[in-house]
Amino acid sequence: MAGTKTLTMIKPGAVNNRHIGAIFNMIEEAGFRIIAVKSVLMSHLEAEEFYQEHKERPFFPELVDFMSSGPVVAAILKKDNAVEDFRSLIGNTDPLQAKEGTIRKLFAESKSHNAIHGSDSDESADRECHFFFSTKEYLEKH
Ligand code: 3AN
Repeated sequence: MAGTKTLTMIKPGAVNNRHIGAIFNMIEEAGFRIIAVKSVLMSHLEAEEFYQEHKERPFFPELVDFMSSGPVVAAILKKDNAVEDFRSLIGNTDPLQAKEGTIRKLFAESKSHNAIHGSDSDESADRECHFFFSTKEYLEKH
C-alpha cells in the first residue's frame, strides 16, 4: 500500500522570490495537510548529505551550492498516495517540460533552480522526514 507521507522543500530561489505563500496555498488546495514545517539554512555538508544519491552526477556541485545558498522551507505533507500525487502536483524536473498548472511550471526558473523538491519514493520520504524533523516535531500516526 502506498504511503501517506512525503517531504517537500521550497528551494532558495522560490523563497527569495516570495513564493512560499502561493506554493503552500496550492499544496493545501490539492488536498495535502501540512503536518510539520520549518525554515532551514543547510550547510554545504548537509546539502551533500541530503542529495547523497546524486553525488556522482555532473550537476551535483551546482545542486549543493544552490541548496545551501539560502534558506529552504521544509515540510512534511500528509495525503493518501502522497509521494506520487505530490510529484504530479510539482511536475517535471525541467520546467520547460512540466505540465501547465504544476508548481514547477509556475514558479521554477530552470531545471537546476526548480522551485521545489518532492520525495521520489516512500523510502526516501522516511529518510528525508527524519533528516529535517525529530519525531517530537511530528507524529507518525498524525
Ligand atoms: P526531481 O527533483 O525532479 O526528483 P532529481 O531527483 O533527478 O529530480 O534531481 C534532484 C535535483 O537535482 C532536481 N530537483 C534539480 O534541482 C537538480 N537536477 C536534476 N537534473 C539536473 C540537471 N540535468 N541539471 C541541473 N540540475 C539538475
